[in-house]
Amino acid sequence: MHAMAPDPHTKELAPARQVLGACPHDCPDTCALVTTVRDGVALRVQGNSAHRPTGGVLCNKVSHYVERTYHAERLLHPMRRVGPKGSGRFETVSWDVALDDIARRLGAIAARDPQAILPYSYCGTMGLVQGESMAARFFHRLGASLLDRTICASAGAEALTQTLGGKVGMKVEFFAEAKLILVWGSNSIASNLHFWRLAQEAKRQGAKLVCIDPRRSETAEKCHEHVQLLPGTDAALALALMHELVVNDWLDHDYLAAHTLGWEALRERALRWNPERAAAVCGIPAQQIRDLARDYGTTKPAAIRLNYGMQRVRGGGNAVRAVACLPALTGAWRHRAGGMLLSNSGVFPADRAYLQRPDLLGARSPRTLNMVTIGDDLLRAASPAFGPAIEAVVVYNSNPVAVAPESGQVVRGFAREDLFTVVLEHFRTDTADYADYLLPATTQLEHWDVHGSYGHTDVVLNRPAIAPVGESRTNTQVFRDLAARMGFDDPCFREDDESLCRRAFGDQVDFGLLLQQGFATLPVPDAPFANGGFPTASGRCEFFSERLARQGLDGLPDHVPNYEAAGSSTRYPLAMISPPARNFLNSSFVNVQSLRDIEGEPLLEMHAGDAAARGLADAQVVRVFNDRGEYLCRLRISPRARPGVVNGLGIWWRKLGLAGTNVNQLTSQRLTDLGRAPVFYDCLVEVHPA
Ligand SMILES: Nc1nc2c(c(=O)[nH]1)N[C@H]1C(S)=C(S)[C@@H](COP(=O)(O)OP(=O)(O)OC[C@H]3O[C@@H](n4cnc5c(=O)[nH]c(N)nc54)[C@H](O)[C@@H]3O)O[C@H]1N2
Ligand SMILES: Nc1nc2c(c(=O)[nH]1)N[C@H]1C(S)=C(S)[C@@H](COP(=O)(O)OP(=O)(O)OC[C@H]3O[C@@H](n4cnc5c(=O)[nH]c(N)nc54)[C@H](O)[C@@H]3O)O[C@H]1N2
Ligand code: SF4
Ligand SMILES: [Mo]
Repeated sequence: MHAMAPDPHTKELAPARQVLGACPHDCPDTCALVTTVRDGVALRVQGNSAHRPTGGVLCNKVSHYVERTYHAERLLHPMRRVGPKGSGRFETVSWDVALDDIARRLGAIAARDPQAILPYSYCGTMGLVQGESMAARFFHRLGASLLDRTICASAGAEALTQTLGGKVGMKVEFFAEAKLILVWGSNSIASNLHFWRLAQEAKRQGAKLVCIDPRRSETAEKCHEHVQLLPGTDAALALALMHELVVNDWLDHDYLAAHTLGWEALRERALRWNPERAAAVCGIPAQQIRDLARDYGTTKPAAIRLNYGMQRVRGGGNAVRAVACLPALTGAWRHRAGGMLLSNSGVFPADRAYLQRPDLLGARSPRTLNMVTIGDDLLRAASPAFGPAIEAVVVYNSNPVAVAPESGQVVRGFAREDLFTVVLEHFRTDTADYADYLLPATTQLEHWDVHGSYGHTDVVLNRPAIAPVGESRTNTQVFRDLAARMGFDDPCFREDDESLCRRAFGDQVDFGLLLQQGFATLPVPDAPFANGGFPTASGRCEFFSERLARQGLDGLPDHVPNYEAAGSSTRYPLAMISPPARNFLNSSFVNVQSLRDIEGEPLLEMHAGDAAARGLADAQVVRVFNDRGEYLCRLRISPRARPGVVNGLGIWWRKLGLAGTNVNQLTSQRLTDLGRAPVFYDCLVEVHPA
């Protein structure tokens, strides 16, 4: 049976209505949506033009949301595995059969040790309700292992917290008034489109745009200047910029004295990084660093749009710390169009204690497992240090077999015949293939939710536009149903989704306004640190972090070389980064044909010189490999790649790629210096003809 597709013949039958919503995806833009519905069928999804950050425009991906929702392969019924693990062979069962058996099996494991159960989730939806509300209540009550949700942003988040005091920064709209914008570790056209529109506005008003990225991305191409440094060398560049700010006295001495901590120590460190030293580390001309420093030191207001691309390497935390110091040196924070923005998620007053109820743990304190090392952890035996072996995994809002590093290990883990795996999904993803029970989930068009953002400062509400497709159920309902079967009788397990939305921000946000216009703007100051007031312990921008020093770490930011630095291995001479393909969102949308058609096939971009040295021709299938595995894809000889660095665009579903692997076959499970995050872009490889 197929999902019901929109039927053009119903057009005359009923008037269309419009339902206000929020884009659920892990994207800084958190667009406000308008879904047009007729006779219970969603016809199209558009941007809400009343919402300024959205400006009535959606990216190409979410413009195809209706195609994704009514996709012929949408999961419509609960299913139980019949073939061997990973074969993707299932039979349809009723919800009662599935839920009874899941509750029984989880209950039996929990009776021995609930920590043998691991929830695995990330940001398939960023919604506070379908993300971690009822699910977290359920797992807290159960006493399951806790999950350290580190796979994306925790190195940068930790760095911001140490330096600025929290995930706060410039208001995105004021980038339009900046005179210099550094787009640093961000392919904004692909992953932060609505910021890019503001940068374009600034450009029209005469601003200079500089992109700092190892890849000549779509964004780099459209900036005035491209600093094409080697991956994992951003801290060296930032320190050399500080060096130049000091020696040329492009400093705001009053701001430094009044609002920063550790300036003398940082100054001393920066003076050890002249442009020549940094140029050698970064693989760029020293003059380019001098020119960039002059621009940054002498243009006002100067704004930095830092993004997550730079923190997916060993020294990612230090890199973000170093960059986050820069605006305090020049006093750029004084102007609302100056300073920097990595994330503004810290301004949202979400009541997580209410939504997630960690108090349901009582006196228990289960272990915490890092989602980055799921591959190794699934294969670990019980031990005093680790605790019990993992016996069950419940996956929702994530596709770990495709997105987690070192996927050879992840696959071996999920292939364990003795592992009990439940997956809540829209589609039969790479991870879903390993499920014992595969449960059909609702999409954003079918459920309530409420969203903060990490790129703007508005709360956005999502109302259901259509009834659940097939027998799909919300994540919240599945955990309510399981809680009831396990005898969890706290009233919190009966709270409905609309109530969860209403309570998510307590009385900090006017829910009536959300119902009426779909979004509500938070009252945040235009220039958050114009007069200091950083939310750190000292109230200052902390160049030197006492907290880090007390942990035995470097109190100052420094360049921390990659685990697998470019040029450090003769066997694997190429550094590989794997940023997202523009028409996918992580591994979401890879199965949407119209979008996959644009991306074509999994690609490896390589510089012509590196290709010639290996006798490789454009468009041939190549074998990319290192000690962790091999990955087949098509070679694209391209000026987007710099010498010595290849770009393996992600994140394909393994089964839709060539030979059933994707780029994460090659990435490692090592962790960053701060924040316990993955090092996807710290990876050496070699490339041969397939
Ligand atoms: N179209 C699209 N949009 C997305 C996503 C997607 O998959 N597709 N993913 C979403 C998610 S989950 C996130 S976290 C964000 C990610 O988006 P961003 O925060 O922008 O991060 P990345 O895309 O990882 O990397 C951005 C850029 O950093 C570059 N880069 C790689 N290594 C380095 C380095 O060492 N230094 C510097 N300076 N740059 C480096 C990459 O080449 C890339 O062009 O985007 C979100 N938006
Ligand atoms: N090599 C490499 N690997 C990477 C990255 C990279 O740049 N390079 N990026 C990393 C980053 S930044 C991130 S954030 C992670 C992303 O990793 P994930 O958060 O796992 O993101 P997705 O791959 O989009 O998978 C989300 C899944 O959730 C499902 N989903 C969406 N909404 C719902 C819902 O309401 N209910 C349920 N039950 N399911 C839902 C979708 O169908 C989708 O399959 O990947 C990381 N992996
Ligand atoms: S993915 Fe980002 S740009 Fe696209 S609609 Fe969603 S929030 Fe907007
Ligand atoms: Mo992410």
